[in-house]
Amino acid sequence: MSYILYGSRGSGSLAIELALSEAGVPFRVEDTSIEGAAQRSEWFSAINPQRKVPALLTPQGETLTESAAILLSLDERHREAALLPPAGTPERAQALRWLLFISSEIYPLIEVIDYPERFEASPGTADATRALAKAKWRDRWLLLERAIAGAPWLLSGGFCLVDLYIAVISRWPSGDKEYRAEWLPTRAPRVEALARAVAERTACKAVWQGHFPSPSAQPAASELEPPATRASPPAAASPPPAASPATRASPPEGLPFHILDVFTTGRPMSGNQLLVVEASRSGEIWGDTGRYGEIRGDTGRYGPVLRL
Ligand SMILES: N[C@@H](CCC(=O)N[C@@H](CS)C(=O)NCC(=O)O)C(=O)O
Repeated sequence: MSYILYGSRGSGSLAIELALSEAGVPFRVEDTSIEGAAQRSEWFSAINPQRKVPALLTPQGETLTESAAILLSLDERHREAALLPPAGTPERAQALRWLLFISSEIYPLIEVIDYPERFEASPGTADATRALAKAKWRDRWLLLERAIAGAPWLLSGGFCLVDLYIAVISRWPSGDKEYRAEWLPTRAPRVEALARAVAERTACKAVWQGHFPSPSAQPAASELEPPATRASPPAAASPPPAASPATRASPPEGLPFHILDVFTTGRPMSGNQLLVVEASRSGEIWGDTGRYGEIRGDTGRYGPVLRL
């Protein structure tokens, strides 16, 4: 029996994938592509009702969510791997301090940066909301920069799993080229060096390259676009996957409809296997159109309201 990790390329699930690799335990990754909105699909909502990755299914059949909790659980379950310093030590206290700082103060900002429309106080304020979140993002990385005590690692005693968390999350936000190419290396050079050191670790190297294939732990240009700003449709439409969801009743003819959301369907998925869902303007959901591979504009704004 092995772990099953529900994750998406370059996302927070990569920190879990790296921790599993460091622990040397068997696992497989179930692609839950954010780019294809798989985290909002019906099948994944049953695994994590919050509809976010990562989620981890243990060999005992227990579902874990929340990246920090998953990392802590992996440390408890595989003490022989020494992913964190032993309980009760000052080093562990510092590791927990910064693990929780990242999960509560830094990680949540990425939702605001990638999906600012979810936090709009009034229509048209999304750009200002995103700009504020980006500024907070940078401020908080500067705090973490000062906490790095054992360069390249966070702790003076050497590597621990918080380094994996720092490395992965420091690679975001995905749409801001200047952040990663200039700001981070110059303003937070220890964070940058830590991320590069993680990318070179024996247990991490192949996994890291699978997510960030370009040299020097930097993502390729194609990875630099956040999901919320991907407005244009994929070039080629794919045929529907074998396991399509239950067909729903068609709406009465002549009623006005608009595209409400797109969903990936079936498993395994790829980014261009998309199911178009329509709803009446009153918000009533009629169901899928049976068309695949078509995105009309930026549907992110409507995503969270629909669950099939
Ligand atoms: N508090 C959660 C946050 C998870 C999270 O925000 N995941 C992102 C990917 S890194 C996600 O699934 N985003 C998709 C969405 O918000 O729709 C954790 O630490 O695991």
